[in-house]
Amino acid sequence: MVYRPRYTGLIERYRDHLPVNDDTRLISLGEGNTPLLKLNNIPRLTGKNVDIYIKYEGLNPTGSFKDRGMTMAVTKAVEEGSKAIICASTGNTSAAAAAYAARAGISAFVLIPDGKIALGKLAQAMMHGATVIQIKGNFDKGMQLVKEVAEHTPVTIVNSINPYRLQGQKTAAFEIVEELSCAPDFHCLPVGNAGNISAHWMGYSEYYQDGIVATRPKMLGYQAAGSAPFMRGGMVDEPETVATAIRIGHPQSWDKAWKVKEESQGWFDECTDEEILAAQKLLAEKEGIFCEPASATSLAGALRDIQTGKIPEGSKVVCTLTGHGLKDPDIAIKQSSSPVVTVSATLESVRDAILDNMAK
Ligand code: AN7
Repeated sequence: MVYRPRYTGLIERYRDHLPVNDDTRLISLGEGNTPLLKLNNIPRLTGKNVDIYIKYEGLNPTGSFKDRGMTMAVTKAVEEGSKAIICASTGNTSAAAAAYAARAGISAFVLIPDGKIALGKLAQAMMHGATVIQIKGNFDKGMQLVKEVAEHTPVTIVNSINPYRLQGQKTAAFEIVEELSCAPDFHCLPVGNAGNISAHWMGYSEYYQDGIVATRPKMLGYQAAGSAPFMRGGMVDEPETVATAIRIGHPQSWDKAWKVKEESQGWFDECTDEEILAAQKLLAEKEGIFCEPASATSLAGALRDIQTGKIPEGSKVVCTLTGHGLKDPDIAIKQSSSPVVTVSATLESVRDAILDNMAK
């Protein structure tokens, strides 16, 4: 019998790099430690010699990278005596907040844009017992309301303006460096509030300053074209995109993200909804990896920059897939081209259905 210590989450693993004490009660669901998958088929399609790795953050406990930040934010909220947490959310933050609040035995209040969050995420918030407050307004309005209400109510904000969130999320960079034994040349992320790109840069920079790694990647932040304040150079009041997770026009980490771009010598760019959905489908059909639309923005942008040579051949590229495809079943079913054939329950019809589709 070979004994391997039970994995108990990222705070335990990266204790030395996180603001916790020996007696802090950790609120964890075993988040982190997600796969770094090397793409096999898609790089071949590009005709370019690049190594593309996928950091599959959809395999966190609630299906998105938000769990990395939420384990820290809720751990600290509980340590500080808070009995309730609150967030505005395009969906994933609310799912994570609801789950970690349940784990901690405290209350969660989540403000979501009416009718604009993916079904899986709504199901999660409801199932974990959060109070779901749908507002007739978008994420940005919800964020503003959360900041205001928290001044008058005993609730802890767990959006990424809570500094513990980014502390937890920086651990994804640690994992990548450890698995590659170096930093990648480029790290591509979808950008909404720009918390995650800022957190990754913090993680890479800590390992760089500690001498664990000799280089840091260029950070590439991709936005949906209809919700791209970093491309417009200012806030966007009516953001629109099929990628509802990043339907954000007033990013909360605006200054941080510009600094990341400068320091890392990276860039921002935008992808159309068509490009985003095409990348989502490509990953699912050619690699067996299912992510939600917003997540595919990282690969959509990377593939374009590989094609044009902005990302040169010979590069090591990491794309973060921030959320699982099952979060948004409606979009998946709508854009899938796989045949669903209905036949009578006989051997003959089933055999015909197989033979008809065999060549496709
Ligand atoms: C799948 O849940 O803002 O740039 O309220 O769910 O750190 O904001 C979600 C953001 C990318 C953008 N991919 O990350 C929320 C929320 C997915 C996301 C982002 C989000 P940030």
